[in-house]
Amino acid sequence: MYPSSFLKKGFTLLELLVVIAVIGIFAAIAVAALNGAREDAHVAATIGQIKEIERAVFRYRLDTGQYPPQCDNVCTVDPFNTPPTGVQGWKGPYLLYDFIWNAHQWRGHISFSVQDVDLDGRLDATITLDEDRPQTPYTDNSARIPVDVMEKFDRALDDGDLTTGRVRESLISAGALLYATSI
Ligand SMILES: [Ca+2]
Ligand SMILES: [Ca+2]
Ligand SMILES: [Ca+2]
Repeated sequence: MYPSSFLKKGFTLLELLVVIAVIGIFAAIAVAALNGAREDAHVAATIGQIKEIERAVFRYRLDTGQYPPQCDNVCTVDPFNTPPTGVQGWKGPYLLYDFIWNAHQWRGHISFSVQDVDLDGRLDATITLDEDRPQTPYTDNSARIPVDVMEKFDRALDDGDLTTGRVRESLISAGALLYATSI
């Protein structure tokens, strides 16, 4: 027989280890949940940015009959707020911020272009979540969006497949997401 004080001490140590292990498991679950919630919030915020730009494109086109000029991460003229020369009907500004510094939640520029995103042979007004930060060289690449996050965007806005539909990963820039507006 062990003295009762030894048993008590041993049992307490075991209890302590169990408690530490349980706390560790709950902490890991909480951190994972927090990270997932933060990521979901960033996706939702960025979708809000996309929709706001989509509305601006729509109003610009309604007023002028044209798409805004293209603007990628190195463009120097705000396409939504600078009155274009020789274009009738412009009633801007169409956005309340400077588009050339516009960034998504992963710090890359949000660009506007006209390209055939869904590969159906017709050009689409396209909003791109760039992998380069605003006003940095194309070699920046520090703002790539992880594939699992891009899939969240695709599920929310399209068909859930990054190779089909109006939302796709760029074929020329890894970590850049293309969204063809419905205009
Ligand atoms: Ca197309
Ligand atoms: Ca790049
Ligand atoms: Ca898709």
